[in-house]
Parts: sequence; structure tokens; C-alpha cells
Amino acid sequence: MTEKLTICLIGPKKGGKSSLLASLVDCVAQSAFGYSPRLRPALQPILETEFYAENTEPRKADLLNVEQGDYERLRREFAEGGVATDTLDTYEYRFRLTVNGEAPPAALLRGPWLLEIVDSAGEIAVPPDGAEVAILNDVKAKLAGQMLDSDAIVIVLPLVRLEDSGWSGTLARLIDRLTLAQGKKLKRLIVVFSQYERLFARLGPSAFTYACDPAVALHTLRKSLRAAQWLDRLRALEAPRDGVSVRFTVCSAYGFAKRFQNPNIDPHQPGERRFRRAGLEGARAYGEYWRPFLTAEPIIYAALGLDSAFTFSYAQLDARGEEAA
Ligand SMILES: Nc1nc2c(ncn2[C@@H]2O[C@H](COP(=O)(O)OP(=O)(O)OP(=O)(O)O)[C@@H](O)[C@H]2O)c(=O)[nH]1
Ligand SMILES: [Mg+2]
Repeated sequence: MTEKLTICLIGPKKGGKSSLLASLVDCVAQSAFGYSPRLRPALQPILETEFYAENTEPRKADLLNVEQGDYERLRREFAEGGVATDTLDTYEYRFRLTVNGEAPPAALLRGPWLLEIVDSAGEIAVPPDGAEVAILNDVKAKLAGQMLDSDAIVIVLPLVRLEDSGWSGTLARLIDRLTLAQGKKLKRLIVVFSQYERLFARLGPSAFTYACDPAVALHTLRKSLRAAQWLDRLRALEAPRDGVSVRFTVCSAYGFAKRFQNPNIDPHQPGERRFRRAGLEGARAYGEYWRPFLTAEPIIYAALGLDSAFTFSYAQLDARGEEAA
């Protein structure tokens, strides 16, 4: 039987939610994840009508919907440098996930899964500390409802700006409210630090080798989570009463340049520009120079509860061997 799952992406403005989502299908297609390649997952964007097909007759009007282009539009916007998500609504993208290879627990054979992934502007759920951001009440209520109804929540945070982040207070309060909320369906919560490739910007062609080492990711997570005042609050969610499994991971929507193995940022361009060859537009341009890295991790874990070499539990974060200091 197909199982339907809702996953909410939450995190501050410019955290990388939309980029993670836009690069997700490519990450799965290119096997740029930390799961065993023998898992052979496949992820494909689908129409709203297909998502609801089992329960209801698709309405005629749906056939004329331009919704099919929504995910393509998101990918195009990302390829062109990214667009901030507006605060007027929350946006649902739907996918079919299948696992075509070896999956560890027998239960996994139940697929395919139909995923509804909710993207929204960061200012709605995690506005800057102390700021008054005007958001329509019904948009807030819609997102709150979607969070309570979701099977998994993915919190996307920019790795490199944690110290001077202006949102850790609102994030802590959101986590508290989530912990206290009655009647939530939540089974899994994943914290993912985006823009992971930026850490390796000085390592040239060795960058990809280091990034592929899960021990480096674990070390990075321990280090950046030290500054996170909300970390212990999140632990309360894992208490037996709630039974939510929490994982930490890293990802990079830009990834690494295929040919050079270095972070996919062009050092000869001002600011942080991705490699781009003049005259190559859209899909072809990022086919050549852009490879997402680990953006599948939070979503596959959110959907299936399946760990990869790059998803870490509290127990793994806490286990301090030679790491201490
Ligand atoms: N270096 C680097 N930059 C990234 C990466 N992913 C996203 N960015 C940049 O980070 C910025 C924010 O990304 P978005 O995906 O729009 O963030 P968001 O969380 O959707 O933001 P809102 O919609 O405003 O809430 C954009 O300028 C992206 O180009 C990445 O993997 N590496
Ligand atoms: Mg966005």
C-alpha cells in the first residue's frame, strides 16, 4: 500500500530550505547521498491529483492546473541564484519515493511512499529575534496546522552563521512549543546544517575527499552545536512520552564541482558565485558544474527513518572518545 507522509521544512530566512528542496531530486538521481548505493532510491515529482488519486476522484479543473511546473520553477529559480520564498502562503511539493534495491528492515518493502513537502518563508516560523514581521494570521495558522499534522520536521540552518545568528531565541521557543503541543503526529525531526561545502573552500581538490568523510561531518556538527542554546530543549522531544527520533546532518545544495572536486564556488567571481560556463543556461549548466551533496539525507530519513553514514543521533553526538577538548 502506498503510504502518504507530510514533511515540513522549517528554519530561518536564507537558511537554505528552498535550495535543499530544489536540489533534492538531483541528489537522489546522482546518488550524491551517504546511503548505500544498493538502496537504489528514486524520487520523482508528482501532481497533486496523483497524490490524492487513491482517495478522491481528481476534479476536472485539476487537469488544467499548471501545478506540474511548480517543482521545475523552484529548480530554475535555484539554478539562477535563488529567490526568497514569499510570506503570502506556504507551498506544497509532492513526490513519489521508491526504494528499488536492498533495504534493511523488511518493513521497508511497503513502498512506494507519497511525500508532501511543505516549504515556506523562514520569517513565518523562525523570524529574527525581537523583530515584528507582519505575516497574515491565516498563513501562520496554516503552517502551524501543517507542522502539527506532519510526520517529520526538517529544521534547516545555515552552518556558517550559527554564532551570529539572530534567530536562536525564536527557534528555541518554537522547539518548546512543539514539545508541548498535544496531538501532534510527529515521528522524526532532523536538524540539517546547509552550505556544508563552504567549510572546504580552501582545500581545493582535496575538498571532496574531506567532505565525503562522515567523521568530518560529525566533528563539524559537534563543534557548531556547542553554540546552540536550543540543543537541550530539543532533547525533551526525544523523551519517551513523545518518542520523536531526532537526527543531525549536513548538506550542500551547491555541492562540489564535478571535474575539479572543489566546492562549487568560483573563486574568480566576486562574492560567492557558482561555477558557470558562459552560454550554458539552466539545466545543462548545473548538470556540468553543480552537484548537490547530501540533500537527500534529511528527506530520506524523514520519510523512512533510515540512517545514512551522515545522519547522527544524540547518542553519536554525545559519545566523546578522542574528540574531547
Ligand atoms: N554556498 C552555498 N550557498 C547556498 C547553498 N544553498 C543555498 N545557498 C544560498 O543561500 C541563500 C538562501 O537560500 P534559500 O534556499 O533561498 O533559503 P530559504 O531557507 O529558502 O530562505 P527563505 O525562503 O527566505 O526562508 C541563497 O542565496 C542561496 O543561493 C549551498 O549549498 N551553498
Ligand atoms: Mg525559501
